Amino acid sequence: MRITGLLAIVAYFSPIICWSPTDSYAPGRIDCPDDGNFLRVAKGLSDEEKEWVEGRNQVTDQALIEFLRHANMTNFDAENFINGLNDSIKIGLAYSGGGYRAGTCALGQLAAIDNRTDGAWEHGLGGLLQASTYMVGLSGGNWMVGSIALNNFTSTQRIIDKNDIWDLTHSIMNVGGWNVVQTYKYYKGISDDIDKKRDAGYEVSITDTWGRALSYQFFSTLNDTGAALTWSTLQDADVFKNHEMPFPIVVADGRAPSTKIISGNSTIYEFNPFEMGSWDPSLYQFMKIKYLGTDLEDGENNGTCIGGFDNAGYIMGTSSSLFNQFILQINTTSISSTIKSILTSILQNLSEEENDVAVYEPNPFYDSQVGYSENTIQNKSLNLVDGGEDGQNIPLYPLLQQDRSVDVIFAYDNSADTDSNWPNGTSMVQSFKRQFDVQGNSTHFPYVPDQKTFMNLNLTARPAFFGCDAKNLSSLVYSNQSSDFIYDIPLIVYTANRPFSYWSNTSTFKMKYSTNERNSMFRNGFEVASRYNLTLDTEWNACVGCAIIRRQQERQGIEQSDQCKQCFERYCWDGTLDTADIKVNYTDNGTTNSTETLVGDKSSDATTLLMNWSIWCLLGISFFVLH
Ligand SMILES: *[C@@H]1O[C@H](CO)[C@@H](O)[C@H](O)[C@H]1NC(C)=O
Ligand SMILES: *[C@@H]1O[C@H](CO)[C@@H](O)[C@H](O)[C@H]1NC(C)=O
Ligand SMILES: *[C@@H]1O[C@H](CO)[C@@H](O)[C@H](O)[C@H]1NC(C)=O
Ligand SMILES: *[C@@H]1O[C@H](CO)[C@@H](O)[C@H](O)[C@H]1NC(C)=O
Ligand SMILES: *[C@@H]1O[C@H](CO)[C@@H](O)[C@H](O)[C@H]1NC(C)=O
Ligand SMILES: *[C@@H]1O[C@H](CO)[C@@H](O)[C@H](O)[C@H]1NC(C)=O
Ligand SMILES: *[C@@H]1O[C@H](CO)[C@@H](O)[C@H](O)[C@H]1NC(C)=O
Ligand SMILES: *[C@@H]1O[C@H](CO)[C@@H](O)[C@H](O)[C@H]1NC(C)=O
Ligand SMILES: *[C@@H]1O[C@H](CO)[C@@H](O)[C@H](O)[C@H]1NC(C)=O
Ligand SMILES: *[C@@H]1O[C@H](CO)[C@@H](O)[C@H](O)[C@H]1NC(C)=O
Ligand SMILES: *[C@@H]1O[C@H](CO)[C@@H](O)[C@H](O)[C@H]1NC(C)=O
Ligand SMILES: CC(=O)N[C@H]1CO[C@H](CO)[C@@H](O)[C@@H]1O
Repeated sequence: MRITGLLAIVAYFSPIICWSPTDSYAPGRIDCPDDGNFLRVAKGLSDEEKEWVEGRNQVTDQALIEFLRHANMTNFDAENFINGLNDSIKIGLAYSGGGYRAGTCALGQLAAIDNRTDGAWEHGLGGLLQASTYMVGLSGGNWMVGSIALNNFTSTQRIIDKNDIWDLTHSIMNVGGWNVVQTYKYYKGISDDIDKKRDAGYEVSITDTWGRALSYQFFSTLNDTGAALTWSTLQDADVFKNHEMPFPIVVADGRAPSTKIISGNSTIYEFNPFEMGSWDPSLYQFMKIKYLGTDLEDGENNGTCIGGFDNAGYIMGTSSSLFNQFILQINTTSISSTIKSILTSILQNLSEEENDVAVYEPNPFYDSQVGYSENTIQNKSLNLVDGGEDGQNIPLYPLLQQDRSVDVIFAYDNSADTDSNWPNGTSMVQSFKRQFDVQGNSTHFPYVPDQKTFMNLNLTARPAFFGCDAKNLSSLVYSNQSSDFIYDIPLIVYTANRPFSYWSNTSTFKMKYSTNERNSMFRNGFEVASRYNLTLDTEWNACVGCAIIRRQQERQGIEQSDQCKQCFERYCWDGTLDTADIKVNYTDNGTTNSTETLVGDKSSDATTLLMNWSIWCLLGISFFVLH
């Protein structure tokens, strides 16, 4: 008790507070919550989130007025419109998975909407980030969201200028390059951290190794490279408390015991600054994230509370535990069959031991009721895997929850769907389908076409709007829902990765980027999100503005301006299909013949990358063998 008090005083005066109670990677005892509650049914938002969003609304309303004013929309008075609304407009941002490709593309796309980026106000969507309420990431996209959020809401510009985090010049397996001593120290440090967790009595999984390693890249400037940095730290960070940043969320999937493939029946988990849990009927509960690691039975504990289990690197590693994916993809690669069989056996052993997942043990939901049903959860351990394994590689689900009342979602797709690592709309198709599954739990998602149409109609070549007319969505609404429900289905602004100034279709398993390569990915991401710095459409800001205000206009029966109508003609999917064989030339960015400006290598060296992974796996295993 006395120690906790002392820590609290120390914490009060340090900039980033609430380190793990043991000041190390190991979880340890903390005070229990005042109200004694750990779990809640997933009905509505948590009180904490509700209160936080109210505060954020004050900030985003002002920022949105500035953004819309600057967007040069005709026949539109931003100040009058925003100040006259009953509910604030809520903007959600979603960043897909795809390894370091997705992470670096996402940082570039973020730069284009962040007013702190040089040039974003002049030739980008600067200020849109400042006007956004939610920011969701998954796998590679979650590295961006987590590293930006937990580094005091840093920016891409700062990463470029200071170059102190996201140093990818050496792969995560070999951080010292030729410096063997440094590499040894690195592994020793990770190994020691994991020992501490194990010695404290916790099951460790390969995701612990992975998460600690990621922290050396993303939390390199923080004390002890984030060994004791918890996700719930955000609750106490000034930038979050002052509502200066959007509400960050990361997504992972639940894996049913002893299965490999994640089906549409998987449970989607989210981690937000206050809670972790799921909106799906298979769980329909949330846990106060700060107390992860506490032994609970039907939501009750024995008086001992644990903190520090919600290590930030561990959570970011959970959302990006690609090991399963790798097993499934191995036969599609062109590596030699000997290496293939070695890798397959290694990876199969891993999954048999269930070490390819992030283990959350004790399971916070143990013996608790699922939603309002009679069923209880009987697994002592909760197994989570990469958030993209159910095919929904853009984490849209948290933003579709009606209680969050999101008006418009900016969905950034950096997936590698095609053979040459470009997106083809698969994630959108999967998200569309899920609403009809039991697990979709009455969420709604606008109509999208098949993948061939996505490509043939250039919906992956330039931004595309889906759900432009809420009235066309009435057939998605159930008979027991009010017909006004259509206005609660968000409009989606979909932006897919595409080459402008750089071949940004690097392999998901490319582990090394020189500073030049990395910054080129950033730059290309900026250009993707900004219509090539507004050169392809000088009205792009206005069109984005039209999408943002659309649902509120529809609710009030306000007719669109001529400018907005034209924008919608340009960017909305009009419902037509083109399912002919793909005619798309991926080198074409959908408008101009700018390919000759492209630099870089568009082929990905699969063999080298796979070898990297094999080394990684072997090292991961050796940690377990050595102990
Ligand atoms: C965090 O960022 C804010 C600017 O948003 C800055 O004023 C503050 O000093 C930073 N805090 C730390 C601990 O770096
Ligand atoms: C963005 O920056 C510009 C120029 O520095 C400024 O005028 C504008 O108010 C800023 N907007 C927001 C939303 O911060
Ligand atoms: C809006 O118009 C002004 C004046 O023509 C111009 O300076 C500004 O860059 C435009 N804003 C955008 C976002 O294009
Ligand atoms: C687009 O803007 C970004 C950010 O200001 C800049 O880095 C990039 O070079 C610009 N691209 C072009 C083609 O001008
Ligand atoms: C940094 O971590 C070490 C041990 O991990 C701890 O002793 C020290 O107090 C920490 N410093 C701060 C400022 O939190
Ligand atoms: C999901 O579960 C239901 C009921 O258990 C089953 O009928 C359906 O086929 C499953 N869907 C998938 C994609 O596995
Ligand atoms: C409560 O449970 C924890 C973990 O199982 C155990 O370490 C602790 O001793 C128990 N405390 C009491 C008071 O029973
Ligand atoms: C890959 O192919 C080998 C040999 O054909 C087979 O034994 C193995 O199970 C396959 N692996 C996967 C993940 O399909
Ligand atoms: C789109 O990508 C998915 C996932 O990689 C693939 O299975 C599918 O065949 C692709 N479809 C088209 C039409 O390219
Ligand atoms: C795609 O376009 C590029 C540049 O215009 C051209 O060099 C290439 O041959 C085209 N590829 C195909 C398959 O048409
Ligand atoms: C897609 O873009 C290409 C290249 O700019 C163009 O030739 C083609 O007509 C476009 N297709 C559609 C359906 O707009
Ligand atoms: C909106 C909706 O249908 N929500 C349901 C989600 O699942 C839980 C648990 O099954 C139900 O209680 C909710 O009504």
